[in-house]
Amino acid sequence: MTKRQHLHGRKNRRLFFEQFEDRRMLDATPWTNPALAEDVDSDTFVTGTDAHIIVEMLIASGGQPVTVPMEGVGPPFPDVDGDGMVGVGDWEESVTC
Ligand SMILES: [Ca+2]
Ligand SMILES: [Ca+2]
Repeated sequence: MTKRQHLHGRKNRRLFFEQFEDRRMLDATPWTNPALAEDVDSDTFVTGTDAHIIVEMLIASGGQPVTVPMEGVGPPFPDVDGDGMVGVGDWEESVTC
């Protein structure tokens, strides 16, 4: 086989993707509800109770953001925005939903 034939053969090789299985990754903290982020208490509804849980956590921390531990998992799921912290932004997202 000449070099030209070898290169020509490579051009005609058909490439395709074959899917073996459906894989999905969850990209969130353990304190973010994977089904509905704004549903902090995981009762399938977004209500004032969800925002209240976040407020109570912020009051308990003296108004400082709370770092989400990487072990354990909710509920509750107070990290609404999934940034690894529980702060005022989570409360804002839970009440503006
Ligand atoms: Ca809820
Ligand atoms: Ca957050």
